[in-house]
Amino acid sequence: MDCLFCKIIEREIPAEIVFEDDEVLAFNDINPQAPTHIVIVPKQHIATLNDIEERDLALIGRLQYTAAALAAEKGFAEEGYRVVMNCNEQGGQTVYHIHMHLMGGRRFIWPAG
Ligand code: D5M
Repeated sequence: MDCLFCKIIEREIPAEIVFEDDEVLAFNDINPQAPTHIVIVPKQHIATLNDIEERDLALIGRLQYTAAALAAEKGFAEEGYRVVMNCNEQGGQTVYHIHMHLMGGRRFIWPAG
């Protein structure tokens, strides 16, 4: 499958991996928007948020659980952080394998741009 994140999961493309379990991989974003910017992906290929099915709900929870665990590990859980999932072109999605952005280490504004 011609998917960048599947290739990272399969170790066909290098990445700075910060966490892995049976279902999830997390690695540093190549174009960081914050002092810490981690991309958290399911190992299962799901193209967009619109493609999530009921059987995937625990997996989506695992992405969020991983984000919170990494925020604690990186030391910014208490001061705060941001998680973002972009969907399709207008939502800013560029890689069509769902992923959660975990960003921390600076103040974020709202509404997001
Ligand atoms: O986010 C896609 C994100 O994926 C974007 O922040 C850059 C990141 N990216 C792209 N290629 C790589 C590689 N090779 N390593 C690490 N991170 C990468 P989106 O929400 O789809 O715009």
